[in-house]
Amino acid sequence: MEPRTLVMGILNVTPDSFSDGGLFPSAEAAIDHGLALVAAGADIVDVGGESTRPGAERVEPGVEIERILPVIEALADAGVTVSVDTMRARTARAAVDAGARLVNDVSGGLADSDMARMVAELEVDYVAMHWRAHAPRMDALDRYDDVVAEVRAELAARVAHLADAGVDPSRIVLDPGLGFAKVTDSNWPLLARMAEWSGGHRVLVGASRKRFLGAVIGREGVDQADPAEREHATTAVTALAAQAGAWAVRVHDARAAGDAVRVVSAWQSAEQTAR
Ligand code: PMM
Repeated sequence: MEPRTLVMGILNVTPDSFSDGGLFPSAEAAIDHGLALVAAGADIVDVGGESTRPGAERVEPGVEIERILPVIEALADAGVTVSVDTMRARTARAAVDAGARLVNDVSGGLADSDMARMVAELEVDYVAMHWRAHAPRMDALDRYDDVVAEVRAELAARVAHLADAGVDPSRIVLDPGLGFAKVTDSNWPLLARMAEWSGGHRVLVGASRKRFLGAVIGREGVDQADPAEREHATTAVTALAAQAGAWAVRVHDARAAGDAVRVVSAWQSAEQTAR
């Protein structure tokens, strides 16, 4: 039986992330939320100390490390599989030393020229997301003639760069970077045609509560700008991504996603038994 799609729960220890920013004023509150994500069905908790939402300002490396380290340490000590959401090699190193087992880099190694070498040295799994520029500039770079072909080529270039630096290709997970330098309509072909850009790598899908979902669920009386209103649409994407073979989904609501991936797994097992 195929292993089921994993659930990566989002834990942003930031004052300004678009959906959960500012929710955790102390390390204790963040640790409690990480444990709650696991209790709700998360297989991995993704800890980030820097918001990447459109328009976000960068934080100092020392501040980023200070925000996330006690949280990573406590969760790893409690037996949780932790990933670190960072674009910085130094932060990745500190996080892995504190117990993180996976580095999730939204820039795919583009933001820090030391990242590829560091990941090779750390020998951990590495998520390379499709990315074109830091938050203040990314909306100016959201045009594509053929989004699937361009994302495929740009991700393949990241994989080649990582492999040159000594990263084992089997450690590389690819992510289409939904909402990052993408207009609403660019996100759907990337979801629907995963096999065309993934090059056989494991795929992580990060659709949770993003703006492009709000655009398709037009309902009267619903505030399209409220990220929590996009939760059911997120769960639908989770189920479809799992059905399409995604390795993991990165979500705010671990219970909803955990239920969805288990439903897909049961459905697929029944299909296999019938054959
Ligand atoms: N999206 C955000 C942050 N980190 N990491 C990966 N791999 N993929 C994503 O799509 C992604 C990410 C932005 O969302 P958040 O502010 O809710 O964390």
